[in-house]
Amino acid sequence: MKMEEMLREKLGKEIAQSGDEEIYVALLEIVQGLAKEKEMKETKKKVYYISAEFLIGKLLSNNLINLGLYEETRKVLAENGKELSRIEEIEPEPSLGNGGLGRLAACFLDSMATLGLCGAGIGLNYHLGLFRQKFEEHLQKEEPNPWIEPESWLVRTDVSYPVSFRGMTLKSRMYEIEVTGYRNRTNKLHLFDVETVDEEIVEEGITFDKEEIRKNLTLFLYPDDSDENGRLLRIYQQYFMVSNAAQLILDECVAKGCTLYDLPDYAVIQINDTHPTMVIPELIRLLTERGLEMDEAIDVVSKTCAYTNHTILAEALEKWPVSYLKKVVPQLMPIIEILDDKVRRKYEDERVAIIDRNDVVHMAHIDIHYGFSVNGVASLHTEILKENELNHFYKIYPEKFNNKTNGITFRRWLLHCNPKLAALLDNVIGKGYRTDASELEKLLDYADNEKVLEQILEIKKENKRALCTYLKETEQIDVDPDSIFDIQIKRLHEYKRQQMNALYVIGKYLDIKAGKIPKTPITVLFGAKAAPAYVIAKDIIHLILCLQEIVNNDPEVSPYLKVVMIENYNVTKAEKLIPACDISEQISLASKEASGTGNMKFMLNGAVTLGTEDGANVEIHELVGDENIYVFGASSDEVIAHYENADYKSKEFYEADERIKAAVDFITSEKMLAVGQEENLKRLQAELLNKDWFMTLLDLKAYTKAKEEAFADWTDQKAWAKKMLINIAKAGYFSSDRTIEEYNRDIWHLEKSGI
Ligand code: 26Q
Repeated sequence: MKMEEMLREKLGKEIAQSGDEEIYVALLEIVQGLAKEKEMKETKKKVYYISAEFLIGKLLSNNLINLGLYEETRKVLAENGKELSRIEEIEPEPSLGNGGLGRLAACFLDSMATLGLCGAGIGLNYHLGLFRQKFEEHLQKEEPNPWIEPESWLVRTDVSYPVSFRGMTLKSRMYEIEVTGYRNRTNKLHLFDVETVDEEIVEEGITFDKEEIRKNLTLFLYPDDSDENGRLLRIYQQYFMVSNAAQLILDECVAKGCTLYDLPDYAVIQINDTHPTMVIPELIRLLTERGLEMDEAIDVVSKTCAYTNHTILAEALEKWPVSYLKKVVPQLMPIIEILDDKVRRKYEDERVAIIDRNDVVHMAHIDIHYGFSVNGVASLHTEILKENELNHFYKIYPEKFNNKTNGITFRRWLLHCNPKLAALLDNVIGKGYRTDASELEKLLDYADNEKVLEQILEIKKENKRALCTYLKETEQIDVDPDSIFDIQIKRLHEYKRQQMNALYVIGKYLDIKAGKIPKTPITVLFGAKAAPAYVIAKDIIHLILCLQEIVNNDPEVSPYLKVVMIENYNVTKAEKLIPACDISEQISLASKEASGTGNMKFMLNGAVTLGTEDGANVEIHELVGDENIYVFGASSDEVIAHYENADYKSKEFYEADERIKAAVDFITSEKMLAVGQEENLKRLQAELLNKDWFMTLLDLKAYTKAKEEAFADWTDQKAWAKKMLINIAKAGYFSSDRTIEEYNRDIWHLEKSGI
């Protein structure tokens, strides 16, 4: 049936006579029905991707694109005086993730379905999700982020499992969201919940009684864990997620004829960072309950589970005191003790133990010993894991270690967010790149084609204008579309060094005040949430918001420099920012960013990277060559050496360079104190001068030089367009279809079952 008829039938009246809300609900139901028709017969073996986060973004347009209905729908609506883009706005963005790891999981689900791989995501149905960010008095404030509506993509199922904790058993409820593949099968995202959750217990902001587990279990993603009750709640959440996952997986496999001894022939479990690690002891527990010997159960589970590491930051590697686990999941402790005992019998090295001398359980160590694969998410990251962070494990299990460089789905990050660029590509190189991203390289034949280059520039300009309109409407900020759009959007973390960008802005502001006017106006855009208990990260947001106020309201400066900090940065906002970007800021301290995936999205949309040799930037650099990227700063080897020798002293850089000194001093200048909070600004300045753990001042000079060079090059728009084209053409490698093909080839080994 045609979309027009389906819509009329569903609405029970003419499209033109229907409101946007009604049309949204009708489309939602139509798309759900069509997606359901594409659920395929399951293959014998299935991949289960367990993750604390799924940052899936809005689904209406994505699903319409994947089902091949977007254009038709847009046209039908337009003929009836309706705008699909307005209707898209009605949909709330699911708040089930926080950053790269969650967005990666979403891209992977899209690619699995697109490639015809039978797979499912398993996670939690957080009612209030990750907090919604508000700016008040130049400070981040957190609010609940309710996103579940009566009419939504989320479907309640009959599936329910008992999950036991010390002294209490909760009954779960499984919800699911259909995951459409691009012109292929539909898979599912399973989200577990407890029906006793009560949103009413939330008080001021995002505070609530952390001990009321029945009422709070699936309220928030990453609830504050700065006190013991918060940390216990995290364990409750994690165990609830994996116990449901384990029960679902065993049920599904048994239904297909699995004997439990042959579980690895039916299931492969990808453990997304350490948050789902307890699935290992939980599965062992369930298998022994169902009759396997302990050693048999351990063997079966070890052949079923694979672990992905997303970070080398020590503080993000989860460790739980035995006492905490005993308080929440005492049934797992005997199993974890056996797992530890086996390791200790084999290996003397204390560093590979599961339970350390202080009675703390190292979750990643469980994954590495009792999983069959350990992967990093970019070449450099995997090398660092092998040679440094996890070297003692690599020596034991060299065969387990492998790299899977991250990727992004081109359906969302090109077809959906940049339809004009997609249309140009369709015209110039044909549509083949949509299913085989390596075909983007065909664009290289047009690297000197003036017409194509002009079109690329024109599309960028149009996207910049659209962003300006959006910023005016939503943030009441005037931005000049002819200025250079320099964008840094990602979680706020010291290692990502938003503070370095802010120090650059201060330098530029001081230059302009001193009469040194930039050739081209510059707009520096930021978007970032800071973890609620991460004090310095929040101070950096405060610094940026104060700079925004000072810079934008100074008539001498604002014609040449603007600062925009986007409130409540999320997937929907990323979709508007990325296509409009000229310069993509990827300036993490080398060795600290595992991969980055924003860097790939920007590149695909014709932005040029300004970055350090870190994460996947290294691979971007190799692909595009020196001419088409701006790299600067200390190498990962140098950084690692600084840490080893403990010889980095930020004050030396402050004292040795007038510009650096002036920028750091400005943080607590009279001008700043007039708009900002003394406590926050002083604390941040002291951090930079006395600690600067992520070596901002080490790279500030090289960063400034590289950035100035990029800005100067941008003014030659013809030469710049060629850089843009080469970045787009070389982005094919970063399709998550390629990444998922590699996971399947090396780790999962599933047969395909597309349509
Ligand atoms: C751990 C312990 C206690 C509290 C919180 C956490 C925690 C929460 C979230 C640890 C890690 C995360 C999220 C990590 C993350 O998003 N990592 C990013 O993963 C991307 C996908 O692989 C990479 O591209 C990024 O480089 C990496 O930072």
